[in-house]
Amino acid sequence: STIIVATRNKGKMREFAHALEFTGKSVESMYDYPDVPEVVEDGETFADNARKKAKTVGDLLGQPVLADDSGLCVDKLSGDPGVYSARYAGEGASDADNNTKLLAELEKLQQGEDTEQPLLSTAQFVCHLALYDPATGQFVESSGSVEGWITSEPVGGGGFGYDPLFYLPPYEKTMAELTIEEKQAISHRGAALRELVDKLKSSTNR
Ligand code: ITT
Repeated sequence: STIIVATRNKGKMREFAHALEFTGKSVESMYDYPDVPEVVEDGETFADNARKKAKTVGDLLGQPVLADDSGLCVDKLSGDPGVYSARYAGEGASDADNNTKLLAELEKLQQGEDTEQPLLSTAQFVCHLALYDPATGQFVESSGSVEGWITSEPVGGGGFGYDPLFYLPPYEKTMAELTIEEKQAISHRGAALRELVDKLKSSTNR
C-alpha cells in the first residue's frame, strides 16, 4: 500500500520517503497524480494551507492524503517570508532566487548604517502536517519548528530551499551541511512527523 503526499516539492519528497521508510509503504507525490491541479495556497497560516492541500487532494482522489505546509520565519523581517516562503522572489521562483531575495531584504535593513557586518537574525523553520481521510472527513495534525540564525551567504549542498542560509549553532553547520538523517533528527519536519506518527499509533491502539 501507499502513502500519498500532496506535494510537488522534491526536497520534501526525499525527506518523506526517508522518514516513512520504516512503514514499509511506498510514498507517492503529486508527480504520481499528474491530473491533480495545483492547490491555491491562500491561507493565512501554515495550518490553514496544510489542511486545504490535504482536503482538496484527498476529496479528489478519494483516499487519505498527507500535506505539509512549511516555511522560514525570520525575526528581523517580522516573520517573513513565512507562508510565502516558496514564492518569496515571485511566482515560480527557484530556491536560489528566494535565498538571494532573503539576503537582499536583510541587507536593506542595514542601508545607511555605517557597518560592513552582515545583519544577524534569528529564524525558525516551521512545518505543519495535516493527514485527511475523506472516508471520515477527519484530520490528524501535527507541527514542528527549529531555531537557527540566518547566514550572510549560502553554505552547504544538501537539503533544499533555505537550508544553506540556516545556521545551527549547536552543530556549527548550516542545515544544508547535515546528512538527511541528521536533518531529520532536528528539523521542523522531523519533529512534526514524529508527533504525527505518535498520534496515529495512540489512536490505533485505543
Ligand atoms: P508543496 O506545496 O507542493 O508541498 P511548496 O514548495 O510550495 O511545495 P510550501 O508552500 O509548504 O511548499 O513552501 C515551503 C517553502 O518553505 C519551500 O519551498 C522552502 O522554500 C521552504 N522550506 C520548507 N521546509 C524547508 C526545509 O526543510 N528546508 C529549507 N527550506 C524549507
